[in-house]
Amino acid sequence: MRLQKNSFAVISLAGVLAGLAGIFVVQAENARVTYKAELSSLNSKTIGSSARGEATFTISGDQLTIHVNAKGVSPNMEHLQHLHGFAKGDRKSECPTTRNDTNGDGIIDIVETEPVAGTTMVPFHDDPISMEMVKDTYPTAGTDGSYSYEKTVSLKALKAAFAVKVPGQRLDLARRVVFLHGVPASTKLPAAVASLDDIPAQVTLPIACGEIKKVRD
Ligand SMILES: [Cu+2]
Repeated sequence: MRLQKNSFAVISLAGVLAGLAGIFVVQAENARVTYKAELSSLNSKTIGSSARGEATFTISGDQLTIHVNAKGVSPNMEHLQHLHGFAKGDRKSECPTTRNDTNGDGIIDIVETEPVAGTTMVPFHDDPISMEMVKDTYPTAGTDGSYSYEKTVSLKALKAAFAVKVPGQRLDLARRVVFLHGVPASTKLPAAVASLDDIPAQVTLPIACGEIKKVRD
């Protein structure tokens, strides 16, 4: 009789534990995961202002919300902004420093960032999933030299588009960096400043960078 009682107690306890485990699983699925990058200025001497800000990536279920706040950028113009990273291997990207001005022209250009940061991966404009880098829907700074960008996409769709664009790589935000680009077309730059394809160097000039870190809520 006593044994039966104990067995019943054990079974009841198991039931309670199973119930609790179920609650924890549900909570984990609903939990938000946040990644953040503090953006620090690059090439501020050339630009005459220190661009800075913050990029956050909030994942909730299949929703990824990308949020970029920028200050101190050249006003009244569009600014390219992207996720950069290494297309091969598992190397973690870093933001460049003056040491990366390898041709010594006083400017860290986009090509000089590649050895430490990798290449352009995801555009932050009106349609990141399109993976189109050349588009005129990047954010435009106001007269006060600031902007706020926010876009929510399907994480599944972004990962799928990413896998096509960068074969063999995962999105892996914690290994990537965020770059802001662009100075006015009228900005005089040394001839040695390099750019990508036929894009003027003023458009791709890095003005801020931040390494993405996972944030514990
Ligand atoms: Cu970029």
